[in-house]
Amino acid sequence: MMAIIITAFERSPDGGKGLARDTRVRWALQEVGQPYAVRPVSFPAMKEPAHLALHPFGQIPTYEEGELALFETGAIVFHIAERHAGLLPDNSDARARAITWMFAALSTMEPPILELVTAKILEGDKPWTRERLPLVMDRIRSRLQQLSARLGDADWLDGAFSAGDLIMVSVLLRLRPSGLLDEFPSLAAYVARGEARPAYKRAFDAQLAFNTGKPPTR
Ligand SMILES: N[C@@H](CCC(=O)N[C@@H](CS)C(=O)NCC(=O)O)C(=O)O
Repeated sequence: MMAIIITAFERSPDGGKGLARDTRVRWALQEVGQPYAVRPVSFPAMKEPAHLALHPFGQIPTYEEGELALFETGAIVFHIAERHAGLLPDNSDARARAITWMFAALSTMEPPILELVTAKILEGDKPWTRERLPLVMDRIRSRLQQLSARLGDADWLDGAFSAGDLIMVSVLLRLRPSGLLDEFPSLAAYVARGEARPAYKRAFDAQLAFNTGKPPTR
């Protein structure tokens, strides 16, 4: 097995709250029990040719394993889940459904959530923000409503915990500071279940230690 190297922010802008997307890759690797190394990348270095060769959009995380270099967390987590047991069911229909949830998380849930980040942080000082924010929040609410209806009182989206849940929880937990997640108690509990997984805790602690320079406590 080739050594796995991922990239992460040299210093994450969130200071180690686990919102940078290397956390979901670390989580997937922890779930399947694969060791990995982390190469820190500064913001300027992310836009330099050496990093652009790995990531065409100059972002983190990336994933290297021997000759293989990947970017996009969906593709990275999918690759990890395909190579190692623990994140995708063996049954082919159940597997296809778990993969569907990965796509749903990234292409249906994440875009309006990112819009909120843009509206609040990047465009927070624009004159239209006060009018725009409620619209963005309502678009998210509508997706959360639909997701919570589908989840019902199940623990996970489709049977056992899968890569679909890993990505969905990773996407949803960004909403916590907005208060929107708590409007949907079953989704808040779903996210908390994800965060309670030992593999998530190890991943979170590792990124926290990386960002604060303090060794992990677990
Ligand atoms: N769709 C990409 C998004 C990657 C992304 O937005 N990365 C952020 C960190 S979480 C980043 O590198 N931001 C710095 C930048 O875009 O300059 C993925 O899921 O990997």
